[in-house]
Amino acid sequence: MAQDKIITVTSPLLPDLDEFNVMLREIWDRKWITNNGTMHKRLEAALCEYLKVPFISLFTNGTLPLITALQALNISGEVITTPYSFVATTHSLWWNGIKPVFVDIDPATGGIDPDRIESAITPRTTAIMPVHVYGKPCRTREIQEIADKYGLRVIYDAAHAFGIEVDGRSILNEGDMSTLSFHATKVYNTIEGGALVVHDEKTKQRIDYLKNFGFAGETEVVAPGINGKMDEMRAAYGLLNLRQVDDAIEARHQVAIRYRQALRPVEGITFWDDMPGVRHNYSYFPIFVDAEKYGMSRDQLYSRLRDNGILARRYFYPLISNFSTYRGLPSAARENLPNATRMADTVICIPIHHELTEADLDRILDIIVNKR
Ligand code: T4K
Repeated sequence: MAQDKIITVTSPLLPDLDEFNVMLREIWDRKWITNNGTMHKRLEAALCEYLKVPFISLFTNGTLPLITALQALNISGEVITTPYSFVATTHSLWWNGIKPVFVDIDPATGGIDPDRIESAITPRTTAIMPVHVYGKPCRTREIQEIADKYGLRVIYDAAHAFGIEVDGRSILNEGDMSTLSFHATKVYNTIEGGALVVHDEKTKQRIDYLKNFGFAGETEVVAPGINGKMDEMRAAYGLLNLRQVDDAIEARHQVAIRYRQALRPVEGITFWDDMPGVRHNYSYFPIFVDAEKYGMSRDQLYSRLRDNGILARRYFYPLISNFSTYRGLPSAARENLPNATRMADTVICIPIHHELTEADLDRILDIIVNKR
């Protein structure tokens, strides 16, 4: 029965299996299955073109590029970041022995509030790590102005920002570096995967060394690197998915249009509209529940959806600053993070992906609009 079908928050974009098999046959024939192979090089070139960026280095997931970017830029001491993200953002700092300093978010974008950054800067601050959360562009110009004024680096966690452009320019060109995640749950996936976007060839070379243990040639190690290389199978999968990602984004766009139309009149439910001049990727569709006006709390609505087979998610609740590792930091105090706390306490990401049917959307909306 259709009512019994589980609807998940997302569904992975999968390449055509026959086409994938053709690519696999090529790899099998070559017997070169990882370490900067043909598919890897082809995917890097194809992504540079698609994303309108000069240099990209592929990784095996979206967390290692964060860790590697911090290493490459010799970041230490304290880094200013947002608590409203996936834990990997802050974990990457912790893994580098860096102290995270949480700054509250701008409720208009969900990203770090540039107006609050300066007061968090200390003599130990070396960088800012903002997140384009849900693919919504941060206030990059203001962030860069502060970074320039204090001589800080900017590393964007752009895990959600695949294909995001502002006035025709890729958001990935902002800051010193940007990282991407190609995890199965992302708009564009390579099963597991990720990338680091950099602006010059020399830095790209250094990143390529760092993701291969630091090897520059057979016998020389230039730095203590890590193993972060993407293999040939996943690069081939990524090449095929790149051909269909625009259709998937358009299908998601249509879902967003339908949601906005149906939810706009619902008192107590708010959401974001598209930003002017921005090419969005509709990777997530967060809604915010005002319990008083809606007559039901966020968690009640979340449970009601689950009870009806709709697996919405509370991305990003709890705040990273509330996890035990980070809770003790002075910047993790609730009073320091009122906007982030409110957003984390009211958000639900409702399902959005390329395979949702009209009937699926009717089911989801019936529960939210009619409170069934
Ligand atoms: N920075 C940011 C801002 C991030 O959001 C992330 C990751 C990272 C950095 C790190 O990038 P990676 O190292 O992960 O590449 C997911 C993802 O694992 C994670 O990649 C993502 N962000 C985070 C926001 O969400 P879960 O634990 O919520 O995923 P899971 O397994 O519960 O899947 C959610 C739904 O997706 C399932 O209910 C059904 C669907 N699904 C999932 C998988 C894995 C499928 O249909 N097929 C699948 O294979 O973390």
